[in-house]
Amino acid sequence: MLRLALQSKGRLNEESLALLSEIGIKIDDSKRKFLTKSSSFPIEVLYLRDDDIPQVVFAGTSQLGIVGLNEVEEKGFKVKVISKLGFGGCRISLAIPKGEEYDGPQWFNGKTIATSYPNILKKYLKKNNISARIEVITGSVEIAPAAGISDAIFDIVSSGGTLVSNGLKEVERVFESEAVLIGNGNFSPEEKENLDEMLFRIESVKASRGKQYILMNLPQKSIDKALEILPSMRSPTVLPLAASGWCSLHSVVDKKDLWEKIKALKAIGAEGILVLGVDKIIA
Ligand code: PRT
Ligand code: ZN
Repeated sequence: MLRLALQSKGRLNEESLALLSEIGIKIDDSKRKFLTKSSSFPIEVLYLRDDDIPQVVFAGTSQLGIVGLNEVEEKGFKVKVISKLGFGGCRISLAIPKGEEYDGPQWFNGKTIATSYPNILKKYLKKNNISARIEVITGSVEIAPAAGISDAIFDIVSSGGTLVSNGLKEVERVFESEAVLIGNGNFSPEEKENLDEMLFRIESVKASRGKQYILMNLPQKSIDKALEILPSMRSPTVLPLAASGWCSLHSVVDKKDLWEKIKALKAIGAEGILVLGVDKIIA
């Protein structure tokens, strides 16, 4: 049976379980054990600290894992990134005290940088020909400069709020990360079939993210103009209405463009516009 390693608690736990639920894999979280079998799909979930997930997948204790790409890169175990999951987005950046004048990566020459990601940092420093001292600390990296431990930090940034509240400024974005599904390639034919089914479902959830379904009544004479406004429609659904000269037009739009599209559609006579959420898109 497939086994999937998940973060037991922390930032990726909830969204990992939410994704599993969306793809029809029920995990009873109330009776949580170290290892829990799904009641609706042939898979079991192994709860671990995120730091251990790349190694456990590499070693074969679990064939699959969901973890930040930052951990995969830092730990360096040879595992395959099967799918980027679109949540847990963050970056690892270099940050320095906000009063410092910054003139490019050479600023870091001869400086001390505190981080929990020494391997990713080492690669960056080497690539940029910078000689700096790395101070490895595992928690609260952002306080290191104020505490006199380092001149700068190399740490995860999401909104940037933590840097600001610690008097730091982000000067180099080094590594972009998000949650990823990793695997070790050791699947029986039956497990491979189940993994493919999982991936198919994940893709349909990913395809629907940020999309909305829009339907409206439209004067028939405006159909061509509507197609220009909704160019993403490959095969528009146009249905006749009882009232002559009118039709019903259906399409899927990106949420970010929604209001702009609605304005344009109203201008060409669209009425009774309905906007609905999209759960899954099956290609
Ligand atoms: O206990 P365990 O070892 O499993 O968890 P952990 O404490 O090591 O990791 P956790 O739960 O904090 O993060 C798990 C993963 O979430 C990381 O490896 C990243 O891939 C991802 N992620 C996404 C983040 C963030 N966003 C994030 N903002 N991980 C950490 N942060 C930290 C960041 O270091 C900063 O100190 O959150 C703080 C707030 O960030 P701002 O910029 O939004 O203020
Ligand atoms: Zn961790």
